[in-house]
Amino acid sequence: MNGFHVAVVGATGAVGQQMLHTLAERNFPIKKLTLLSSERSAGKKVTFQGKEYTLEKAEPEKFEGVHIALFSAGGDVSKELAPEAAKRGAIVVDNTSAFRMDPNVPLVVPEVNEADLTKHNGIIANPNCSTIQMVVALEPIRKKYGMNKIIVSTYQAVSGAGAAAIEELETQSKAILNNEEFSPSILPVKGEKKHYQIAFNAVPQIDKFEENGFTFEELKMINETKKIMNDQKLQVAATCVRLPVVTGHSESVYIEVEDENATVQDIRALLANAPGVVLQDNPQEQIYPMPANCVGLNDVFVGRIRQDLDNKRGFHLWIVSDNLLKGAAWNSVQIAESLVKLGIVE
Ligand code: NAP
Ligand code: 3JN
Repeated sequence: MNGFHVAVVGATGAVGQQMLHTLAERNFPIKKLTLLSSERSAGKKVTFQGKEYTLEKAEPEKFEGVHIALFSAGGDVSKELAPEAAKRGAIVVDNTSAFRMDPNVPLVVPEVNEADLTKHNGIIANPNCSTIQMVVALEPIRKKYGMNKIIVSTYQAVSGAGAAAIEELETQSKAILNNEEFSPSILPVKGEKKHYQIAFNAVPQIDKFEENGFTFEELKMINETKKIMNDQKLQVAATCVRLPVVTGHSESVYIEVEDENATVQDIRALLANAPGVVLQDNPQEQIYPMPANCVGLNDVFVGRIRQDLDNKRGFHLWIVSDNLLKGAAWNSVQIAESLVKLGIVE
């Protein structure tokens, strides 16, 4: 075979566009490409590797003959169509939260648990963007020193909330600078009762609130981290905040390791050699990761590593990554590459 039939569901979206960019950049072996969207975009043209493709409405029969289907069109679309695609023999890599906590669905970050791909039943879940960058950076530390506790605060870019949220930040910023009126309509959550200013602001709500006071984004980070690291005893707490940054999620992370011999120097050395991680940690030279420097890059950047002043086993880290790449499109295409490498997709 000289390639695979790949379908991209949600090809016009913020994530879908990056999926196409990543498939092209990685020169993924594609024999046939099917681009799917809602009825709104069906019929529109998209260029991929110099060839023009027509978007089609996503429906079950479009998955006939598809080997790999990359889904990023929201949870409802995945719930309806991912099983239809799998029924027709496709392996689905789903970017939504629809199946992430299903015990029959592997939740995979290749640097951490690539082997879980072999347990798939037609659907593989791509974790939440904030979870992915955190576990890529923490897994090498956990593997060597053990880990009891993770406390994370996120500083998330608006592109995580889709193309409409990027536009809202841009138009709102211009309106404020020009002293014009504006009316927030997307953030913090599309369809919520209230919307707040995001330009020149920080909003401590990502996704809807749950009964326990955490938001769904925070619960995704907590539950997904335990599943990917295969440790239900790991204590995880998260606070997720939206910032007026277009791309690149940042995270301030506190960890408590089990081994009291861990040092900052050891952790730096571990991360300098960890897959998918770039260490940027030199306070004397003011070297640390920032979202503006990570846009368009597939890696996870780590810096500001410090030992806690009161707890010998406590460490603080600053973790930054392009949320649309490692957080979504690149992790999905990386899963597709692993499926080919491991001979799981034929
Ligand atoms: P977006 O920019 O709003 O794009 C939404 C995409 O979904 C568009 O291509 C849209 O097509 C398509 N779509 C909407 N309704 C559809 C339907 N009924 N059938 C088929 N396609 C439909 O959103 P985004 O930021 O790309 O995110 C899309 C989804 O990806 C999110 O809802 C989320 O579940 C997931 N996501 C995951 C992560 C992560 O952390 N891993 C991060 C961001 C997003 P039209 O052009 O036709 O409207
Ligand atoms: O807001 C962010 O920065 C990440 C958002 C991800 C997202 C947005 C809408 C729906 C998700 C996700 O992947 O967790 C979902 C979803 O629940 O599918």
